Parts: sequence; structure tokens; C-alpha cells
Amino acid sequence: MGEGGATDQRVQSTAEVRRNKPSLHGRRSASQYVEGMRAGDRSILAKAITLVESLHPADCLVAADILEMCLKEPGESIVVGVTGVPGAGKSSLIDALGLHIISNYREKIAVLAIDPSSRISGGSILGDKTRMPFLASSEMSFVRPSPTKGTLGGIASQTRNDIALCKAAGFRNVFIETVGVGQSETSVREMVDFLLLVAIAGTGDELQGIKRGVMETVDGIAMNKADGENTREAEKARAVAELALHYFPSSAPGWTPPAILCSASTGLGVNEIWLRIIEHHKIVSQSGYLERLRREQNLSYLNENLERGLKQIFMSTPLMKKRLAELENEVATGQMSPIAAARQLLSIYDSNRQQRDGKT
Ligand SMILES: Nc1nc2c(ncn2[C@@H]2O[C@H](COP(=O)(O)OP(=O)(O)OP(=O)(O)O)[C@@H](O)[C@H]2O)c(=O)[nH]1
Ligand SMILES: [Mg+2]
Repeated sequence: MGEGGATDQRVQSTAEVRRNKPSLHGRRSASQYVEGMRAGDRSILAKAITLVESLHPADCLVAADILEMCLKEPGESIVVGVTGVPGAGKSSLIDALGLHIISNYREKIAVLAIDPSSRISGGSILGDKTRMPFLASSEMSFVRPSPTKGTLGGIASQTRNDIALCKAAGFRNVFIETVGVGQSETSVREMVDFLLLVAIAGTGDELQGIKRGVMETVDGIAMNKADGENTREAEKARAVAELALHYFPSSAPGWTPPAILCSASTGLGVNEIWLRIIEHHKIVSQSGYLERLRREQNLSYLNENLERGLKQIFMSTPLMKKRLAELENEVATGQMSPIAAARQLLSIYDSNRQQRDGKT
């Protein structure tokens, strides 16, 4: 080892010092955040997430250190994605599952909700806490909308960061709620162990699922709202969904995705859903599939962070910010094509960089 070892030690101790240094604006050091989170302080976890989501340059180093520490000791966990059309009962079902898991297993639950519609409306997650009355008030849960607005580098990398923090904070079960429209669903598949589609009868939902290719990627379907007058319809829809699932290759080796009848209102099927999720976890852990999946997910995580970092570097000067705003306006009003605008921005960045490099 010799000199190399000494250098490593020196580098490590510099990092150590930085981690223990309080961040700007009188905040905690990275180590203090992580210790607080690990000790079960949910308000520190919430603050750490805000810090990691922050685009403020002053927060970047502390945020990176927090993430690094969390990723080193990720903790055992099951990450479940819950998708489905708006109003299918995703939040209600997560709440029912939460009640079941906390009451029967005494395990902590984190819920991260991604709401792509808020990007348009600018609103916050649509009453998610009111749809999760149990989890919103339980000491053993943590509910948090993931940011969708103004995130440089996209929802995916932010949500992954949030997952890493929740895992490190000892949340054995992490649920990601996402509206099953378009891209959010595809990206959620890339960050969860189990993807549950919440479907309802009478909307052609099961067929919509097939059309969008969702069926190919889900690990299970929960046919929700099987209560009252709707029970019979839900039973039929469940059978159709189960049949449809047989037409697709299985989502993981050795696993046949089930279609389960359930009601978030009465609790029907909640136990079965959770048992199947645990069973899936055992199968994929033992076969080594989960490890492979997580390795692949880490590669996407790397790429997303790289893209995010590059965008941050790209946009770090006032000139670039100003030009981007101007060119966005020109593209929006049809004065310039998107490609020409992107090329212009890239060439400004490139000449700035060359000037800088020339000086040094
Ligand atoms: N009868 C019945 N109603 C339900 C059930 N689950 C949810 N609901 C109702 O369906 C509506 C939508 O439920 P949510 O849990 O908010 O659905 P969601 O899929 O999370 O909705 P978004 O987040 O807006 O996409 C609410 O009025 C719930 O009370 C159920 O099992 N049975
Ligand atoms: Mg919801």
C-alpha cells in the first residue's frame, strides 16, 4: 500500500472533516443529518430530502455527502411501485396496506408520491395525505410528495435519491405512488422491486393496461373497489386481468403475476396482496434476480445523476440562464426551432469553456 494508502487516508480524512462541517446557512453537517435520520427523526429526514432536492449550489456538497453515506449502508428494504389511472384508489390502497403492515409486522413505511399532473396545475399532490389518513398520522410512517416541478434532471433521479434516504432512515417498506400515465410509469419500473397496478372495473381499465404495455411490466394487479354493488363487476374484471397476464412473459423469472381482488375500503385482499409481494421478494432475492435488477437500476441512477450534474454545470452561469430564457421564449413563439436553439446554447457554452480553459 505504502504511499497510496497514506494518500487515501488523507483524502478520506478531508472528506470526513467536510461531512462533519455544518453546512452554510447554519444548518447541520452531513453526518448530523444522517445520524438524525438513522435515529428515527422524521423531521430531519424531511429536511435532508429538501436539501438533496435543492438546486442551491451551497447545498450541493452537503447533499452529496448525505447521499453518499446513505447509499453506503442502504438497509434492507422492499420498494413497491403503485400505479394506475387517476382515482383507481392507489393512495387508499397504500393506506390500507400501511395499516396492515404496521399493525401486523411493526415495520416502518415511507410513501413517496409522484404526481405528474402537478407539473401542469402547479398544485401539490392532490390531497394525498387526506387519502392516507392512517399513514398521515402514524408514528411509523413518512409520507412525502416527490418534486415534479422545477427539477433539473427529472423526477426519476430525485425519487431515487428520496428512496435512498428513506431506506437509510430505516424505512423497511417504501411505496412509490405514481399516476399511470406515460413516462412516469416507465421510470418508476426502473426504481422499484415490485410494481403493482391498481385497476378498477367498468372503465375498460384492464384493456387500457394492455394497450399501454403496462401488463408486460407489472408484477401484480390489484382489482380494487370490490365492494358493495361493484363487487360482481370487479370479480369479472379480475378474471379478465388474470387471463390477460398469461399472454405476457413473466416480469421476473419464476414469478407469475397475480390479479387479486381487493377493496381499500373494506380491507378485502389487502393481506393477500402483501403476502404476494413478500413471496415475490423471496423468489427474486433467492434467484439473484433482485441483485441483478438493482445493479441495472444503479446504472440508470448513475446516468441520471450524470445528466443532472451536467445540466447543473451547463446552467451555472447567469449568461447561460439568461440565454436559455430568451431562447425558450423564441422557441415557444415559433421564432426559432428547438434544434437551432439547443445548438446555439451548446455553442455559447462551448466557447465560454474554451475561453476559460485558455485563460488557465
Ligand atoms: N368504494 C370504494 N371506493 C374507494 C376504494 N378505494 C378508493 N376509493 C375511493 O376512490 C376515490 C379515489 O381514491 P384515491 O385513493 O385518492 O385514488 P388514487 O388512485 O390515489 O387517485 P389519484 O392520486 O388522484 O390518482 C376516493 O373517493 C376513495 O375514497 C375502494 O376500495 N372502494
Ligand atoms: Mg393518490
